[in-house]
Amino acid sequence: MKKTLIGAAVAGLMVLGTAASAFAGSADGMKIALVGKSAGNAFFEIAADAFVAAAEAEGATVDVVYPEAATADAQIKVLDNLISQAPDAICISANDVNALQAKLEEAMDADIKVSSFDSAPNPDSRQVFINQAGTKAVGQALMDAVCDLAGGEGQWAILSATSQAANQNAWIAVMEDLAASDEKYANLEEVPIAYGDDEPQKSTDQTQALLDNYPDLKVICAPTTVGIAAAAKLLQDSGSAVKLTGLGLPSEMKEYTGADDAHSCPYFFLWDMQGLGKLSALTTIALVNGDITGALDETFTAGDLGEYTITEADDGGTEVVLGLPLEFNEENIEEMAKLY
Ligand code: RAM
Repeated sequence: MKKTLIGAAVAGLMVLGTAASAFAGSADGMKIALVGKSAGNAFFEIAADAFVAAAEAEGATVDVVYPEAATADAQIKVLDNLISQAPDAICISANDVNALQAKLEEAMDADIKVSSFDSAPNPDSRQVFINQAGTKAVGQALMDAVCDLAGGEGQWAILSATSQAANQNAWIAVMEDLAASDEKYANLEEVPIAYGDDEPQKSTDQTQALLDNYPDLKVICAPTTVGIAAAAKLLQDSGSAVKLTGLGLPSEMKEYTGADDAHSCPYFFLWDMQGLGKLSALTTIALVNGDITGALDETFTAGDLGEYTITEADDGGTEVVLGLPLEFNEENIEEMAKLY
């Protein structure tokens, strides 16, 4: 009798447990659009592959769309087209914080759920942001790396993506706040930011311009996978003594990563790319299913990634944070390069 009661209680708990979670078939027939910042960037291709795999496993179909350029205008064209197709949800990495607001509001008014991954449009433009790693944690890791590689003093530069990029600008703001407020960075001097627009050639040219304009430069920090790969190649091929850190894909940084003078990048950071794609898919599905609305303190189960709580983002909106930034160095680069 006792056994039966316990069995029934466990069965009851299991039913409750699955009610608010993404499980196989939880998205049967669901149509989701995934919008990246630009085409031809391996970062978005890797994230999209993981997103599509996770969404399809739940029964959804995913349309992966890239704008013609890494601009808000190009994304607005993409959104116009998507809204006319009325998908259940749009998950977007924003090329601008504010410029997409009217279009994303139009989508939400048309009962399309809007989530964001990687690069967040402002809080009014989304229901929830899937943040790959806490914005402050990323900014802190980058600032500490700059300070370490510069030996605590001297000139350093940021090689960013586009000047409007929401995520790069958020990380840079954290770095610059730290540099201005914490005594340990007082002897570091930041030169004006260079923008490579997440284009390999422009990123290479901008790196060369930094070397030409600032002969005393000690460190470049590129918080973009496109920028860091371009800078890594130029610095290493030219035998420059300038050291590099930032955010990169291990697969693109393998030959440039090492602690000795033969390598341009001693260490850099990113996050779990497959986890980002999967969590973005399962959070978006949870929104469509009404398991969450994107409000503060809601919880949900993202398949085998476990339980997540929706928290307040730095911009005052809400977010789900995947985890911590990960460091890549000569110890783990070979292994990690096999993953992404
Ligand atoms: C580039 C993109 C992306 C960013 C990474 C680190 O691929 O700008 O948005 O998250 O770098």
